[in-house]
Amino acid sequence: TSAHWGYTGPVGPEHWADLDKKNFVCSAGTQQSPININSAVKADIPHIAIGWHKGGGNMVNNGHTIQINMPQGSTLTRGDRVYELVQFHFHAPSEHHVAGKSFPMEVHFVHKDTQSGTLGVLGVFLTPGATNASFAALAAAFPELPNGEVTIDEVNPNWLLPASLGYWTYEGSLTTPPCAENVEWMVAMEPVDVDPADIQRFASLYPSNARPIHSPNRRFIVRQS
Ligand code: SG7
Ligand code: ZN
Repeated sequence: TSAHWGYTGPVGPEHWADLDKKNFVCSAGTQQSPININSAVKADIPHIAIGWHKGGGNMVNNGHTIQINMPQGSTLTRGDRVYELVQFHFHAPSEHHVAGKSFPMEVHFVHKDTQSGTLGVLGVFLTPGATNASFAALAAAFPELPNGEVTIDEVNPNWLLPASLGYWTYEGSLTTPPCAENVEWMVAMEPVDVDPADIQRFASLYPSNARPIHSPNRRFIVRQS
């Protein structure tokens, strides 16, 4: 088990490194996430191919976010790398910024590289607009109390994907302790509309579970040319 951390006060982001000096690299790291995406290098990078399947899942309130654990068998392929979808979860407001601005929410699809164990996280921004039936169904069942858990008969993560899968990518970290720098970030350029009432539902449980942005230091952000 790890040290108790949060988003405000003495256990807030600026203190994470001190809460567990041995294991939390939140201050020592030089490739931390999230970042502000304000310029990108264009390169011939591989397309993302999504192979996600709908299925039963379980949704937990882990005290930091609402997380949907997915059954095995859903993949994200990028070039010669195959990642397995493990879970997805939400942040409000968004953790990544674009041109200095945040979005009301961001969903993180956490994948594990089946070969190396590296994580590949796909971030998708959520904005107020038309109802997204899939997000609405999840929002209606959000477990309100920490450690609360509900079984979802069928969840289809594909409904939370934008129409186009143009993306930015960079080398970063977990946005929560231990802030490990083993994450290949992919951030979708096109946001997805969800009902503002459903954003409000999440924000009533977690009004502010976004880590502040970090310096890119020497990193480049890459996008498809
Ligand atoms: C959330 O974000 C959880 C964590 C996740 C963390 O607090 O979803 O997941 C678990 C299993 O506790 O950490 C290792 C991991 O997935 C950081 O994920 S993130 O960088 O995508 N925000
Ligand atoms: Zn996250």
